[in-house]
Amino acid sequence: MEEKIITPENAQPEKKKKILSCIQPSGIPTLGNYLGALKNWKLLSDEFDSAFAVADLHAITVRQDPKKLRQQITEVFALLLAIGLDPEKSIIFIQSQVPAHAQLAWILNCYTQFGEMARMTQFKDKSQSHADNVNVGLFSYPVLMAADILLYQADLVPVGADQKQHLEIARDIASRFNGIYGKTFTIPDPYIGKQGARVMSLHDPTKKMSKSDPNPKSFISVFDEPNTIMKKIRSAVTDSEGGVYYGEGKEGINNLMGIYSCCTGLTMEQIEKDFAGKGYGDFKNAVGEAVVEELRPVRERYNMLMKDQAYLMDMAAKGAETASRIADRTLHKAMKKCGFIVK
Ligand code: ATP
Ligand code: LTN
Repeated sequence: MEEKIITPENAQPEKKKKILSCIQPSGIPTLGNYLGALKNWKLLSDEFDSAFAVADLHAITVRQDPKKLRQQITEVFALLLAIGLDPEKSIIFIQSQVPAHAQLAWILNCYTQFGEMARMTQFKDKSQSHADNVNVGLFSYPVLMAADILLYQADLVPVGADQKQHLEIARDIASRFNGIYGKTFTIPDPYIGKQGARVMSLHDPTKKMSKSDPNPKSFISVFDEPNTIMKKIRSAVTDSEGGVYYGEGKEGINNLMGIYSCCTGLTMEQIEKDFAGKGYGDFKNAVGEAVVEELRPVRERYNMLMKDQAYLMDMAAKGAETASRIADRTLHKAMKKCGFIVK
């Protein structure tokens, strides 16, 4: 057989892998969201075909004030642009503006077992913290998340470590559907960044930093002003032992070291060396300054973007239109396989 010579002219460009991720507008995003998720999104968006969304449908699994929710959706959408995602390169949209998400979620609900959802740790945690409102949406939250991912045939899903279990369920649901009807969905892999995978609460470093934590001292918001950041880091819970090194029983210091490492690129060993013989006061100041510098450009771009709401809504509408085109293709494919009559 004649040997085929690959030249730049006939080379088949390797198909770019697809990534998708979402963030809930359930409060002002934290440093945990930024280091665990958003910062990676920006890096990955240069390399992959990417889609990123504000998961507002997920946010109503806990009760939201409508006025506040509307504001937070806009803020988080602006944040996606402020971290440097480029709407020319990535699809950036608001989940509820793409109806296919809710439609596919319903279908996938019927291919998900009650027992699978009942063992989700996030469901167990949130049904305790919102005991007065353990609604069915909270229960089937991971199914909507699976729909988000599968609609875009994502190969990779960049998330923080807390979402790994949900990713596994998305894979199970996709494999089950493919097993019954033939290949319909790409099976997604989680992409969990190393350092920021789990930023812990400053108040209780055994719990993850969460934007819906009622104690504002427990988290740093990406929009906090420098002096607020410094104050919050200085009052972070540590231990009485006094040395800056990574170790058991030193969750507070481990957490601050993780944050510092993410912001500066230094390894844990380098940090231990740099702060050998120094106290927590010095270390906390250094961590605070590193966080301030890390968030400064994001906050500045965000403040600019929020001045032009019409631009933001126009960008969201454009993103939703592009997202719908892709999502509808997958939705219709899945619907036909199930036996629905697609218009
Ligand atoms: P909530 O606290 O309202 O449940 P959340 O703060 O967990 O929300 P999400 O919007 O659900 O945030 O998640 C957005 C992304 O941020 C996800 O990829 C999630 O894994 C990541 N993330 C959230 N909190 C942390 C954290 N403390 N450390 C690292 N990553 C995090
Ligand atoms: N549950 C997610 C947010 C989310 C998401 C998604 C993440 C909703 N849909 C799809 C990745 C892919 C969380 O991070 N808490």
